[in-house]
Amino acid sequence: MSTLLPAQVSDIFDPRQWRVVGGFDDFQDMTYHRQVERGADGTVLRDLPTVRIAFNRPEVRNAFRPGTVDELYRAMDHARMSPDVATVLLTGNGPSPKDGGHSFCSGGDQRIRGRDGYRYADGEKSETIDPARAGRLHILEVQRLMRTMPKVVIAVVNGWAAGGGHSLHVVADLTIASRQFGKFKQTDATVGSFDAGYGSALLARQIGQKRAREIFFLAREYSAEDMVAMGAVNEAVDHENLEKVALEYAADIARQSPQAIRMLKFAFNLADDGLAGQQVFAGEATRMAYMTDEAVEGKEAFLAKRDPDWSSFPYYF
Ligand code: S0N
Repeated sequence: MSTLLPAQVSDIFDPRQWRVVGGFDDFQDMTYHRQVERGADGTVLRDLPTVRIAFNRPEVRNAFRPGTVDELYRAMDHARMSPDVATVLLTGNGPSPKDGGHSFCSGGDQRIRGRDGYRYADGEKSETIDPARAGRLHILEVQRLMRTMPKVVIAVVNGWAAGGGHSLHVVADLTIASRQFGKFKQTDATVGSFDAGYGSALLARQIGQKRAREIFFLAREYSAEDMVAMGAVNEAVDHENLEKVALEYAADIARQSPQAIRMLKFAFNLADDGLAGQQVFAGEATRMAYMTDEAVEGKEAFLAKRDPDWSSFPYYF
């Protein structure tokens, strides 16, 4: 087991709590860590069921460019498929080395947005972007993954949550925010953008139509306390304790039944997500049904080329 501690990535990141997740060494814009228990000498004793996925572009308030979104999706999907991960903390690294500003995520990188695909404002084409994949709003794929993954996603808002970053906090299952630096501003309309899906409509379900329209139409700045009062944020926490409290949330989640948590998450989503929500909930119900003797009888009868015998399975409990 490695005794190496991960590099410091943020002012409130405690490296003793984490190890870098292997296989993601090519990441440029995100960091991906797994919570661990360490011995007194720093040796990793065991993995714990929480991961930390963080934007790592603090010099632009953690704005995402296409490559950032690709990395975010990969880390999130890895967490989705890791059977021993219960909770994902989504946060931002920093503060900015340029001016000390704190940020969770400021949404799409405005320098590389445009009708002709992703191109810097001065016309220079980004070297990192495959033209065949330019122009996609694939942050929406991340939103859907966060929404449908059978894990709890907690937005740990350590600074600015603006534009598409605001929408990510809306899509997260829970949000906790820094009392000192957590700031919320929906700038989509200011820059001619609009998240007409979860970012707006789900927000309206969460806090009501009038408040959601205010947030989008006026593009004002709100504190963590303002957002708690509106019901958009679960808790405002002193900045220095933010990740500690996030891990306390995660520890409480890990004490619950995994099956109950995912059925509850999918049930909370179901009405707002329509048939897509029903499909996710029903898929999980079907998976559970496959484990019953009754479903096994149906499968075994087919394989044995006989009629199924349902006589021992009641129509009513
Ligand atoms: C976050 C804000 C309020 C912070 O203000 P502050 O603290 O005064 O810092 P600044 O001096 O403004 O910023 C520091 C440096 O960071 C750069 N920067 C900040 N945000 C971005 C950004 N999003 N893109 C590129 N650069 C950014 C600043 O330029 C500055 O750099 P220097 O030091 O070099 O001058 C404030 O920064 C702010 O308002 N930021 C912009 C927020 C914003 O409008 N974001 C985009 C909103 N839209 C989306 O996110 C849509 C995303 C998306 O993909 C989508 C999803 C669904 C449907 C549609 C879309 C779509 O793309 O259209």
